[in-house]
Amino acid sequence: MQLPHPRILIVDDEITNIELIADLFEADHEVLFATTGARALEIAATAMPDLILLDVMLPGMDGFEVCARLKSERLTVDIPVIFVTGMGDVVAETRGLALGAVDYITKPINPPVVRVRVTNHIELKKARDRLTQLAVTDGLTGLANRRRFDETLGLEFARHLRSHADLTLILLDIDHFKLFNDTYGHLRGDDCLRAIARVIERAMYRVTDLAARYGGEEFGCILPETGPPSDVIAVAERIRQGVIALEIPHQTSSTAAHVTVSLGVATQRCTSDDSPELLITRADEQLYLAKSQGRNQICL
Ligand code: GH3
Ligand code: MG
Ligand code: MG
Ligand code: MG
Repeated sequence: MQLPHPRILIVDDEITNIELIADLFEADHEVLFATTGARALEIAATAMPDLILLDVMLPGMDGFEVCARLKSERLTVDIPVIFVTGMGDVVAETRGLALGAVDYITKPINPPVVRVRVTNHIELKKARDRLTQLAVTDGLTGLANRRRFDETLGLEFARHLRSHADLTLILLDIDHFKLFNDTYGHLRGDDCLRAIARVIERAMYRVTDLAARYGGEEFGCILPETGPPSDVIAVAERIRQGVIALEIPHQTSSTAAHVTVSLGVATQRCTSDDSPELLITRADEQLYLAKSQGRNQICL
């Protein structure tokens, strides 16, 4: 499979400058361009380029302002910016770099040098992205890890307070999983965790839903803007049934002949006096109830 070409955005009010730089990259990059700062911000937020080459002297909003705005938005903050400008003085260069640009190149440009600098910064960006991804991913299951879960719950909780749309948390725990490990070994236990992770992923339909490995054999699902309780139960039920359908044998379980899960659901109207932990506490209470009532069930 061929990887997509890196996408770069060239911002300059002079077409000849754009052409000069575009010539260097067109063969193996996707090149976008803008002649004003406002247009550059639009393209940056929608096309998400891998790198931006930014002129300073632009009509209206100048390059420094464009850079400052890019760095103040969550969506665009991580896009590397390289200034390409005729302003070669130390004050301007210091200002550009202090605004968060990764590099500062003065015109007239030296084409091969520009090309190598851009390539290096794109490689660095990719390496950073991979690390960021690793830092929020659970190594065993590939789901979000606890760090990402906590972050997302915090953000969604804040959104819930603003919008008053329902926010649902599902906590899931595998039934008699210690006995499963004791009977079949930890490697089979790990296979079981991975299989259940796939079931959970498939059960959630919206891009804004998040499935995470919450703890050892516990998973958490964050479902923002949930509809009526029947919708929430439908998601939980798809997971419960999906795990049963895996038909993973579990001889030592007193609940069923196969692996099953218990689920606790919390859909809570919270106020600013509350915290995200309230949802976790509620879901945990329901999970405990599901366990005590015989497992392989959903409580909410
Ligand atoms: P219950 O039905 O009440 O939840 O019983 P349980 O045995 O599932 O609960 P308990 O909390 O006693 O045991 C959880 C087990 O999960 C213990 C531990 O060996 C297992 N576990 C936790 N993390 C992992 C993991 O990464 N891999 C494997 N294979 N097992 C794990
Ligand atoms: Mg200019
Ligand atoms: Mg547990
Ligand atoms: Mg368990």
